[in-house]
Amino acid sequence: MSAAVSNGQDRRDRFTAVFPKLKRELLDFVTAQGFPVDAISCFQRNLDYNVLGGKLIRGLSVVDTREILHGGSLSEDEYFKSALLGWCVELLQAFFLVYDDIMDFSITRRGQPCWYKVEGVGMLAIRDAFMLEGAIFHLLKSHFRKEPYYVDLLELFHETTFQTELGQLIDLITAPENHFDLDRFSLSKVQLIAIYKSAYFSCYLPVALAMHMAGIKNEAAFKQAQDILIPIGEYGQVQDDYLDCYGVPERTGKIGTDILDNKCSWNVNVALANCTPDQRKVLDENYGRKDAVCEAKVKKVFLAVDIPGKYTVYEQESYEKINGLINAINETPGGLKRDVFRAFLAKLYKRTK
Ligand code: DMA
Ligand code: MG
Ligand code: MG
Ligand code: MG
Repeated sequence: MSAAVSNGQDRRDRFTAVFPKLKRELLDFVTAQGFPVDAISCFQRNLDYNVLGGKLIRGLSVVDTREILHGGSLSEDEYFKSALLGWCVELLQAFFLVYDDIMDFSITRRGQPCWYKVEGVGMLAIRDAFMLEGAIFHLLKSHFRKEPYYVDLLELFHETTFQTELGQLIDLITAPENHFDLDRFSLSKVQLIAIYKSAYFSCYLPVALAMHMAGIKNEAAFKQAQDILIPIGEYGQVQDDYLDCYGVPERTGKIGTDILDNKCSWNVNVALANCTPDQRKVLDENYGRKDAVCEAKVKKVFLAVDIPGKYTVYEQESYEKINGLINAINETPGGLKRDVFRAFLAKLYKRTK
């Protein structure tokens, strides 16, 4: 194993080692309220099943950003607090995913059945999703209440959650179950959905949290971070759309549902822009139907118009465009650093899961 890889693994291991402490804290709190053991083990199972097993891109980005801004290794306490905020982002994502999978009729997540699909869970998954969200604010209060940036953290989590729900609003309103009209799709809707349902919470949130911890107060710096992280998030969501169809479930951990779900995804919009009238007819008659045969016909058109080739071009162009934005940053002492964004982009570039 190369030094770089093992270093990456060490960073993951160190970050992962923080989670059991946070879990203990949450479970001790519930225990102290006098809750029965079965309720406590139910909460524990929810945390273990839904928070662990992800790629940790978002959580690790809080720690990585904090370290880059600091310009060296963090004290034990600074590391712990950065990792704690990283796990709060992972909790937020777990909260979103648990009910996203219900709304999207998904089957698997992170290589196991979606939580709502687990025997005995079903719609109780809704309660469990809200418990994951509640856990974030419990942890923030216990560890950051006295910090001057506590309100900034609260505001960020609340605002980002609202932005993500707005994203889910357009994601689902453009994908009605029994109304098929591909004319309602457009690449500008794809972009809007990507920014709201994914870019804010996946890319801006982790970096902005680290910036608050680092004591950055300058509004312009947050705006500057957003101007780069939103395009990075858009690119990340196009990757997610692409992998929904072309990812290998053994790697992505999930079975794609976008075609069956009538989703306004990047793939179908690029296909619409490049298809012949005959191919368009196939899309009109088969897209969004909850039927495997229809799905296969759509996939055939996707291949015929070379979605994979067009994705390769998109990926390269986005990578270059974002690097251009990063290189144009003026670094100032105590402000942002280009490496924050480079580290983020490197986590996504050419990902297959
Ligand atoms: C997910 O969008 C958005 C949130 C807020 C989790 P998605 O349904 O495309 O995600 P996935 O492909 O992981 O189900
Ligand atoms: Mg989904
Ligand atoms: Mg969804
Ligand atoms: Mg998706």
